[in-house]
Amino acid sequence: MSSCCAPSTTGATATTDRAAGVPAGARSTRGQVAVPGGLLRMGDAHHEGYEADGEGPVHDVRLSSFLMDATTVTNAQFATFAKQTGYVTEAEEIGFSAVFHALLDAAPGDVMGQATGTPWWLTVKGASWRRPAGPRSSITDLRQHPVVHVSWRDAQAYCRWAGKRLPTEAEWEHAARGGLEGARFPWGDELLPKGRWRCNIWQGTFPTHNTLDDGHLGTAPVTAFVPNAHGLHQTVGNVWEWCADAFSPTTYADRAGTEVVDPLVGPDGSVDDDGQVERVMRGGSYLCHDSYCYRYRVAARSRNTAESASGNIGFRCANDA
Ligand SMILES: [Ca+2]
Ligand SMILES: [Cu+2]
Repeated sequence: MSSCCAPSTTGATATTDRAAGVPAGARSTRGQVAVPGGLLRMGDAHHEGYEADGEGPVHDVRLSSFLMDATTVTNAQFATFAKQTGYVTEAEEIGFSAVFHALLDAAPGDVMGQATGTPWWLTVKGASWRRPAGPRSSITDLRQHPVVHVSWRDAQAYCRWAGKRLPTEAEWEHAARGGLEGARFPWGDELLPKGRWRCNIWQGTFPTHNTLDDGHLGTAPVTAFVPNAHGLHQTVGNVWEWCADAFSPTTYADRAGTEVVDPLVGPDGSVDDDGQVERVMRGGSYLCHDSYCYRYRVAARSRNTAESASGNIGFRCANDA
């Protein structure tokens, strides 16, 4: 179910606490916007979500005010982190990652195989945040695009260095809604207000023909679309965004009827077939399409294991107010 959006990595690295070797940076609020706390109605008010994702019931959570990056972390920002710390991502260490077939820029011999059940995801030797489409690609022209091929653990390491932290799932949804409670998208209920695209998803016939109506086949620059009312760009579409929480499809059902304050689920959550705890991802990506994966709604949830990386997973950071 979750693999339709972003495949899981098989082939774990030796070091699971990737942040431990990274120096902790002084707290920084650079690039962040203030999000007022309060009572949040969280969950899918339209009953459109996938049953297994646990997008309902709508329930109340109370949040303290917090700060959130206006954009996802860019390749330029991640490059500074890697240069200053010598950090090596999990995909770099294991030597491969998942690339969407239409973006591939690699020699035939570099393609190791296809993801089970999702043949449009190719396992590519040498694909990493530095070479997002494969060994022949680079980030030279993608400096203001979101960093991808980063695992949840890689994101934790970056946050530690940056003096920031990952948002909780509740913070992510509250920030992404931009004050529009119960709305389907960060800008309202209509996908195309005045006929204009407000996010980078898939148009056309998935996974072979993209009409490029929104202008982008793969990732778009992080500020390519207008922000929501809180000043956040592209909370839906473009790339999936890691949240701090462990994922559980029963989280919302468990909370219903009680007012939860500053919720964070963890460390126990759902586990995949290999017994690995899964982490929350939010927002959908450039591959989402209503015929295939209706997860570009603001209430949509997905998950992946902490070591997984692919060409459509990135993150943004938060901070206490
Ligand atoms: Ca697109
Ligand atoms: Cu999707």
